[in-house]
Amino acid sequence: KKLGLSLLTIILFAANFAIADNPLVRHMYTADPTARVMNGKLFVFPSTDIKCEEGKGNNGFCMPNYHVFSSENLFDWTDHGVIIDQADVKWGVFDGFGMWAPDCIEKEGKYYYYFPDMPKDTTAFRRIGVAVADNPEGPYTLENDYMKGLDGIDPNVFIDTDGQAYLYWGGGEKLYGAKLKANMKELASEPVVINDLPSKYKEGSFVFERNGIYYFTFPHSPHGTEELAYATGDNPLGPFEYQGFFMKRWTNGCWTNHHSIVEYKGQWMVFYHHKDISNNEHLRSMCADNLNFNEDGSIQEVIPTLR
Ligand code: FUB
Repeated sequence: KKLGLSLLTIILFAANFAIADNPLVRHMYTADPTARVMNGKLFVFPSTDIKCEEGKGNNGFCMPNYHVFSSENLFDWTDHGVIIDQADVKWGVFDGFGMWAPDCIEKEGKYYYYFPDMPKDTTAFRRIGVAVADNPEGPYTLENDYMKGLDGIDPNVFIDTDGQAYLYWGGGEKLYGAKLKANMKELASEPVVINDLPSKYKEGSFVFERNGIYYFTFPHSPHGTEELAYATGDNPLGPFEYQGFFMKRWTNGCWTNHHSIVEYKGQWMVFYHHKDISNNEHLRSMCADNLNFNEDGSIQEVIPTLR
């Protein structure tokens, strides 16, 4: 009987904590993972880190393209290959290595992929492009030009229960949001600064809704490296009330973190990145862990499972 109970404890423990084998893939470096449930499967849209050639990229990052991955059990991942390469982007610098954090979302059977790239016209550090596909794994058809009316990094899209889509972006003291038109390719409203967030560097917005609460989550660096923090509100564009961090900052030299939050098979999860297998903060690897909520909707601290 005792052995049965111990086995049950082990199984429950494993079900709760060992949700993935971190880092998720090891044949390449992947960062900034956006996880989405599409066609009943888990898809992850990360960026790609490679070793920088002298003088290439920005801030030590060399990011040439995007792959997409899928899994049904979080342990076996299929790499569907490159869906967009920097050389394919007509408006982008073909060897800029500036393809930072992307996002992808499904609307009415189409898959809209948003990505930053270094514009050829040098009007901004990054502009945001869109590509559309009939399947999450592609092929994606790129728009000929970048989105108008905004510039910056880290696009994130949220679709509300009434079907209205919102785009969020930015890195710095301010993060921005705006409504998207039904075509998902143009802004439908003037960008607004997301209000009532704490000061200091922020980026990587990720918005989701749960039980009527809108969660505006973001990597934040009040003390140096980035912690994952959040604010809550009752409107997708805020105002939001800051709630604190839910994943502590790295203390071993990885400056960035970048995440997404998704519910899959009844369990909420956070996808994030770390320098796990390279020990180089510019060669990151995507990871995942369970994310749990308290009764009042607050997010419990996630202790990352690293190698
Ligand atoms: O991956 C390049 C940049 O680092 C991303 O755009 C940021 O969110 C940070 O992860």
